[in-house]
Amino acid sequence: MSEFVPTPNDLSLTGEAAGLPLLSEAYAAALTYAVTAHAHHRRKGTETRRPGGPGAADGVPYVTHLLETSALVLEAGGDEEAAIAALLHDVVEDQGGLARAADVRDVFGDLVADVVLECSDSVDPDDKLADHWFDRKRAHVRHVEHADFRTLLVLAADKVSNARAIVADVRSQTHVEGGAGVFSHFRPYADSVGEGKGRATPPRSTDPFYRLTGGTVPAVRDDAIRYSAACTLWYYKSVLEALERRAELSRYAPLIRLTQVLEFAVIELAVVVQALGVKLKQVDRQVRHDAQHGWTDPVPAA
Ligand SMILES: [Mn+2]
Repeated sequence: MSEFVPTPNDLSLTGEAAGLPLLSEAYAAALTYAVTAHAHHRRKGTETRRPGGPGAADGVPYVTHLLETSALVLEAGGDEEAAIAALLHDVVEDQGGLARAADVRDVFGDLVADVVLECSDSVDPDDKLADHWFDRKRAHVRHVEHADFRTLLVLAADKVSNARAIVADVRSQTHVEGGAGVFSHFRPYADSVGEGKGRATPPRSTDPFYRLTGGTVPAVRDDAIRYSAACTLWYYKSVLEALERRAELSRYAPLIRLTQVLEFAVIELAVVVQALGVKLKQVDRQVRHDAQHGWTDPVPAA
């Protein structure tokens, strides 16, 4: 064993030509860090799944999402710092807030920590519950317009992984309500039926898709499901469009590749959302409106 441990920067400067490993020990450390930090964290909606074998816990480990996100970043050509940030992108938001952010900075350095913070929805879980869903998601899409390239790669890979998971969940549960129940786990559903454990933020008449809920609270379940599905697709399409603009302007190859991967995932998502009775034209019209009006104009009634 060599005593020389390449730092991420050494690796990106010298790479394979110098006979160094493609990923350094910092990446291995990030793997361990992610597994440990998310040790008790399950993928949403998998809590009741039966154990996969002796010693296996109920549910799908959350780290699967982090491994997938990091793999997508590396496959697209992102560097090690971006891939490490991908492994850690949910750790601040889900597992420890600001204290966690400080620890990530200590262990993995400023570059990785900055990307992780950029990818964190909120460091304070109470903010997230109080904010209106549409406002929060719009802020994310706007964020894509200014984020640095490593952050963009992680954001794009995160969306690919999540969109694929939604599609897989709907398809594996078509025996119940045609898979529609998956969309009842999302915030717009809770908001539209006022079921947010005192946290629901009812749809406003100026929100997109308001009329899909019948404009009343609580809405009937089918309306609330369609509302949630339309909102979800709107968000993914809006992020995709914003990423496409950044990819086009920058000609940054890893981002172009990953944006294409996201495009396929969003097409699949649109198929399952359409099957629930949501009109895709309505969603597309909203995405276009938002993109053209820079998120400032009032949203027209759908
Ligand atoms: Mn994530």
